[in-house]
Parts: sequence; structure tokens; C-alpha cells
Amino acid sequence: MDDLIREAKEKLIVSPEVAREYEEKRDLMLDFVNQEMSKRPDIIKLIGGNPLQMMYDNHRNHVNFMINVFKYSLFEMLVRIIPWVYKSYHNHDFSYDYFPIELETWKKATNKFLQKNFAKEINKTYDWMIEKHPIMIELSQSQSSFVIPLEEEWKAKKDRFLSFLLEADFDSAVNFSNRFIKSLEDIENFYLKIVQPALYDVGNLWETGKISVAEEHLATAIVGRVMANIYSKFPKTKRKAKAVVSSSPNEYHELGGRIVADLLEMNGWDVYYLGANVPVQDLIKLVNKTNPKIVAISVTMPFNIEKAAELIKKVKDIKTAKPKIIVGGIAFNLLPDIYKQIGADFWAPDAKKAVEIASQFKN
Ligand code: B12
Repeated sequence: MDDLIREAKEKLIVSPEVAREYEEKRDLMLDFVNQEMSKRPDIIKLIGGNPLQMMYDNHRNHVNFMINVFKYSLFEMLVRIIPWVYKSYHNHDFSYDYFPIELETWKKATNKFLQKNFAKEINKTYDWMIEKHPIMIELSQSQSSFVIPLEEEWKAKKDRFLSFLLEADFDSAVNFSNRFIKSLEDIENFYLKIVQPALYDVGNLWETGKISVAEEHLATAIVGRVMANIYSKFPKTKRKAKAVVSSSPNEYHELGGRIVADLLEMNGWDVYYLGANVPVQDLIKLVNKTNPKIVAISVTMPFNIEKAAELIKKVKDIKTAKPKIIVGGIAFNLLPDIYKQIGADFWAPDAKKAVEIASQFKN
């Protein structure tokens, strides 16, 4: 993996104007790739009998992700994510042969829609990905998924809570949290050492095809209800300093940001928690109106980094409010340094660290 990352960083480069044209032609290329792939006689076999929509979703995620890769030179992220894509789609019955065929089709799309020399520059990356196909298969089979290392004592508790999520047993999940939480400190441990790793396990079970999307949704919904129950018991202290917490536009993962919001609130912040996929203009209006000391933005999917970048730029352009911007979430945890490139002031790996960073701006 390290050698591949080094090689990708050395060999692959895309200039800003080329990245811009790739972004501008996103929809044309996406339609073309969808059409070309779906009219192949072997398509059903390639995508393992799944609905075509699953492939279209992958193509949309691909082009959005590659825009981020080219725009911010995220070639390390590219090397880290490809094995995950192979693993997750192969576990859902896609053939490995699908990937090089898909990548060749993206090359055709760039040749059709981009200026000739621009397409040539982009296709160096696609050629490299195709060349590395066999290694990517190997890496996808050995690569461990998203896992949070835990001490034995916590692992047992997390497994118990996880079993309630998988059995869709809300009553046991909420009773477990009620018994566990005796103090404010317990809430932090409950979120970081039980809820978060249990949800990561849920994701890994989905990724490896062991649970369905419905079961994953059910587990997440139970966590949301358990969190609401805990939230209703928070002691409400006098709050002055304001914080806006939100997921980036197009980001549907909301629980990470919600944990950050809850812990900030427990630590005396007046929090405006907006949840998932917030439109930029509405968030800007709220920042203008509330003049918060911090704006915390959560991004899980790497393809949403550029959406967060646009949002950050708009927040920084506000004349009347000058909040500090903190980012976090899995996308940043994969490559922590990106936060500087996209104009954020801070990054924190988890909600506890987020509160520590925020506390310097509370007064
Ligand atoms: C539930 C879930 C969903 C739900 C979310 C519903 C909801 N209401 O939130 C739904 C169904 C919408 C969903 C959709 C998708 N998902 Co999903 N999902 C998950 C799952 C199982 C749990 C997410 C979660 O809540 N985690 C727990 C929280 C607490 O952890 P966290 O986000 O990391 O947050 C902590 C820190 O990162 C940090 N933090 C978070 N935000 C912030 C913000 C700031 C400012 C700071 C400082 C810190 C911070 O603090 C938090 C607490 O310590 C994860 C598995 C996983 N590993 O997380 C997959 C996962 C994230 N999803 C994944 C995927 C692929 C998708 C989809 C693309 C699936 C698809 N094919 O459509 C879409 C993308 C949608 C989109 N555009 O956003 C993959 C991503 C893999 C990758 N390569 O990056 C994962 C990892 C599953 C897996 N193992 O494969 N998903």
C-alpha cells in the first residue's frame, strides 16, 4: 500500500484547468458511461444480477470522487479507496472484471467530451488504475475495513449493544444505555466506545454483504432513538457561546455530527444542530443570523470534500461573522491534512477532541 501511494503521488498529476474541465463535463460523461455500460450484452453478469441503478450510483460516486482527487491531488486517498470499492461491490456480487471495463469507459468519455490534451492528462490516472487492477484485487481481499481498536472490556459492551441493534431490539438498546449512563462522562464513553464502534461494525457487515441495507437502516434508526432519549435527560446549563454543527451538502451521514453537537451542548455550548445534507445558502443565512463562534462540518464520504470546501469558502466570505471552522468525519480521518487545503481552521478525529478544540473559543 505504501509503495503504491508513493508511486501514485510521484506519477499522477492533473493541472487545475484540466480538473476544472473534468468537473464541468461531469454530467455528460456520467450519462455516456451509464449508457455505454448498460448496453453491453454481458452487463448483467458483470454487475452480478444487481439492478442497474446500483451501477449508476457507483458511477455517480466515482465521478464525484475523481473530481475531488483531481482538484485536490488526493492520490493517496485514491489508493486507499479503490480496494474498498472493489471489496464492497465484489461482496455484493459485482465481478472483478467490471472495474477495468468501467475505467476504460471513463477513458472513452474523457476522449469524447474533454479537449484532446486534457483527456490525455486525465487518462494517465485511469491507465494507472487499470494497470494496478490485479494489485487492487489483492489489496481488497486483505484490507481491513473501518475498525476502531477497543480494549476487551469495551469490546464486550460494544458487542452487546451491537447485538441489540442487529436484532432490532430498541427496548434492550435503550435499557442498556439507561443502565450504562450514570454521569456526563459516561455519555461521552457511551458514544465513542460503544455507539461509534458498533455503527462501524454495522457498516462493515453491510460492506461484506452480511446484512442488508434495511437492517443497516434499522440499526441506525435505533441509535437515533437511543440518542434522543439520552438527549432529553441532559442537564441544561446556561449557554452563551454559539456553535453551528452540520453535515456538508450531499452528506447523508448525520450521527457523527450529532454526537459532536451533543457533546458540545453538554459542555455548555448553545448548539444549532442542522443534521444531514444542508443547502449552502440556508447554512450561510443561519451563520449570518446567529453569529456563532464555531461552525463544525461533518463529512463522511470523500466525494463530498469539495462540497465542504465550497461551504467553507462561503462562510469565510461572510463579512459580519467570523467563526472558526472545524471539520471532521471519516473523509478527513482517512487523510487528515486535507483540512488545510480546503480552508478549514481545525480538524479533529473524534467528538471528544472536537470539544477540546472548540473550548478555546468559548469565551
Ligand atoms: C448509517 C450509515 C449510512 C446511513 C446514514 C443515515 C444517518 N441518518 O446518518 C445512509 C443509509 C444514509 C448511508 C448512506 C451511504 N453510505 Co453509509 N454508512 C453508515 C454507517 C453504517 C454508520 C455511519 C455512522 O453513523 N457512524 C458512526 C459515527 C458516530 O461515526 P463518525 O461519522 O466517524 O463520527 C465520529 C468521528 O468521525 C467524528 N466526527 C464526525 N463528524 C464530525 C464533525 C466534526 C466537525 C468533527 C470535529 C468530528 C466529527 O466524531 C464522531 C464521533 O466521535 C457507516 C459505517 C461507518 N464506519 O461509519 C457507513 C459508511 C460510512 N457508508 C458508506 C457508504 C459507501 C455509503 C453510501 C455511498 C452507500 C450507497 N451505495 O449509497 C451512501 C452515501 C450517502 C451520502 N451521499 O452521504 C461507507 C463509506 C466507505 C468509504 N469508502 O468511505 C461506510 C463506511 C460503510 C462501509 N463500511 O462500507 N450510510
